[in-house]
Amino acid sequence: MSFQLPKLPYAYDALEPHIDALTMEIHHSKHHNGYTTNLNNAIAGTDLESKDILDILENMDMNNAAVRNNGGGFYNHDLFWKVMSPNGGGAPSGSLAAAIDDAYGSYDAFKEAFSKAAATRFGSGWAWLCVHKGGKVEVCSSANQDNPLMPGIGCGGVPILGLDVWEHAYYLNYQNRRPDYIKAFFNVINWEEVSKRYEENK
Ligand code: MN3
Repeated sequence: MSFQLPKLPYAYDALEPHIDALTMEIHHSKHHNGYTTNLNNAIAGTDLESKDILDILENMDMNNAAVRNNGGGFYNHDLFWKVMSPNGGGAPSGSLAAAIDDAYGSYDAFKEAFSKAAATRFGSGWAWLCVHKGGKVEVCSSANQDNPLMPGIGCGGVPILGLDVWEHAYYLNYQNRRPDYIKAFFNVINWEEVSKRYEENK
């Protein structure tokens, strides 16, 4: 099968002032599009061509750099767009909020742990909130386009919230101020979507 660049669920300027329109446009139409095209090229003519993205990620041959980097890039950005919303922000509720309190003591303590994971990821990568079978949540980070669905990466489990900390995600607006970008991200988190993913994967 051939993977398609997913449409953004909102306009390029919808997340302003937290994430600017030009960053969103380049990030989606150039970077995400590139991962999608390169993933299709990497799997063409192989037995991965008939597999879905979760199957590809969970059974990743970590020595296959083209599929690892572009399969990760394809999936991670699809998640990233969906866990943000112009109507986002606030705090989680329901069983996700309870799981966060169980793991971190409070929403604020979780926010600090997630922000630290994002800020201290050296170079390019992602910060994640993952859910394990049974419902426990955990924060981790990973390098490049790796994600915790891949064998041996991060905290394992299923990522339900992800933050792209590659410079391409924030440099036009925030330059080297990654902590300001991380802070702004919390204003656009779509907790309804994160909760949905929590319920589906706990
Ligand atoms: Mn990116």
